[in-house]
Amino acid sequence: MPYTEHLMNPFGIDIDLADGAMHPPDTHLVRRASDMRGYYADEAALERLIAQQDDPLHYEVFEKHIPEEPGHLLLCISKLQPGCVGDECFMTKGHYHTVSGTAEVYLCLAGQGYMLMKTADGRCAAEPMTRGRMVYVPPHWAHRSINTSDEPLVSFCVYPAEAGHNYGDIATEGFPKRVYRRDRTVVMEP
Ligand code: S6P
Ligand code: ZN
Repeated sequence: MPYTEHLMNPFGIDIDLADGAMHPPDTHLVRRASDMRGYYADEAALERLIAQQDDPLHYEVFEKHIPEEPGHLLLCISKLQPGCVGDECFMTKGHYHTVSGTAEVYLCLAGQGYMLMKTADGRCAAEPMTRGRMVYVPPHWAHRSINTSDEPLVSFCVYPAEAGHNYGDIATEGFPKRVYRRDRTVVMEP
């Protein structure tokens, strides 16, 4: 088929670098505290948060519609709220890519935290995230954002369009480290 039969038109989008909003996104994914059951060490603290704060916003992903086909790149804004469950810092669920040999670039636009990464064979790495810092997630590394600051952790992400998201394996395995804030000190354990 000649490429002209499925040619996509170029486009541009505006991104508010201060608050992380994409204008306009095509999809807006919202994760609330109740979506995070099973992810935090202190399950009772998560239930208290859900009950006392009416199931608060946890994180959002703003995306554009781009065909999920080889050759394209998917792009999104990931915005993770500040806070703790007990004393464990708010985090995203984390995932491997379904096509696990696909990488991802995160450019941090606001906030502070970590990109926590692990491989299926047990390697673990944590890269600091702060405004202006790029983190490269190589192929085969599961990845999760963790917010250690008092403001939203906002990142711009780009990855191959065929990557897909595999949440099941990491939900079963877990990450080998957790990040806590105790007396305003950030602690990574074990
Ligand atoms: C997609 C990219 C991010 C995350 C987002 C939410 O490959 O890594 O857009 O989807 O940070 O995290 P999670 O783990 O719930 O997808
Ligand atoms: Zn990803």
